[in-house]
Amino acid sequence: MKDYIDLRSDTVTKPTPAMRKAMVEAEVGDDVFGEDPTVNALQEKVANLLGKEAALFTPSGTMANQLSIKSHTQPGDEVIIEATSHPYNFEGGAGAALSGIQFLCLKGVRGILDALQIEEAIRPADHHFPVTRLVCLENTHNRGSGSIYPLEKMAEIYRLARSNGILVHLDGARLWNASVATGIKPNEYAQWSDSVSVCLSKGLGAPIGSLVAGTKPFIDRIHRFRKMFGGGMRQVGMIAAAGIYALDHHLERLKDDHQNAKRLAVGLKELKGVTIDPKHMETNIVIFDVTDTGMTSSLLADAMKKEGILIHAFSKTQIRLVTHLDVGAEEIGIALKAFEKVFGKK
Ligand code: TLP
Repeated sequence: MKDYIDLRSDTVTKPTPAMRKAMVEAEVGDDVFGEDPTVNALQEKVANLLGKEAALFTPSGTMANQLSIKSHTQPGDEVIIEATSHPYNFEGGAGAALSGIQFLCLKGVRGILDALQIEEAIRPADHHFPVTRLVCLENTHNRGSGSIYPLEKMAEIYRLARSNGILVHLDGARLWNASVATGIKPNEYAQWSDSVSVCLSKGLGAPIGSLVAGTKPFIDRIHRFRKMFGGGMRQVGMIAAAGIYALDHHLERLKDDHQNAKRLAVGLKELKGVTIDPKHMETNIVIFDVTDTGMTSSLLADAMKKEGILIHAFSKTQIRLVTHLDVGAEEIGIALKAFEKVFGKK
């Protein structure tokens, strides 16, 4: 296959030679029996990083979110969520199919909700209504161009939820990015949620793997659901080793991805038909509108592919670029030249 510069997602990274070495050398055991030392070490490491009692390894971020929803709700319950969020839009309708819940979607500003909006959406205690049981937040917010949830907003939402007997789940697939960008530690963010999911297979560059963290009884419950959903794995330490390696070596470098994303956004702003505000690109996701080019995003994606650059047509009029471990400053320069060729300067 031709060597493309792949900006479609930070999920496309390939394990580095050092990561592969760590995987090959991992000590393993049967994790369904709880006997894989590398998985146990990863779970402990992530629980500590997130300031939670325990954590559970899962094959994907989707499963991590869905186990949390399953554990926190009963069929018929309502889950308040932002309208462009991942669990609502990109998890195959799993909330309804696997947990029998309904989502109540609120529109945020680049994915960010505030407590007042949520307060107004909480159902009164009346038998006509579903029970509002859970609020799901996403930090960073994928569709919000990797926007960062301000810590105070999370705290305010958590206090509101608590005072109404409602739980909070945080989809922290890219919480690492938020943390590196702001200097706020992952546990400071995670303290404002009852459960938090994090991914190792996005910006951190591991090939597979996510975790959910929370209290011990919560982890015990989702352990059973993970088995039920077919996510109990065996000698999975080989994969957990990649996660440990990623946390030890790839966390701080997320700063480079953020710089590269900013450089892309600033460069794109100068191009014909592109609508973008670089100040809204806070981490590694760049979303821009192409309505004024008069072309659809998928046609533009095809044209960019011919230039050797893969991009994601996120909607008819929107394109998403994500920076990551396998795209350095040099590739960003090449990509910007290709964008200039396809779009033209303003
Ligand atoms: N997001 C993927 C696609 O599904 C859109 C991507 O390329 O960004 N939460 C968030 C915020 C995510 O962005 C993703 C993946 C997930 C959860 C799900 O993770 P996986 O793909 O491991 O199930």
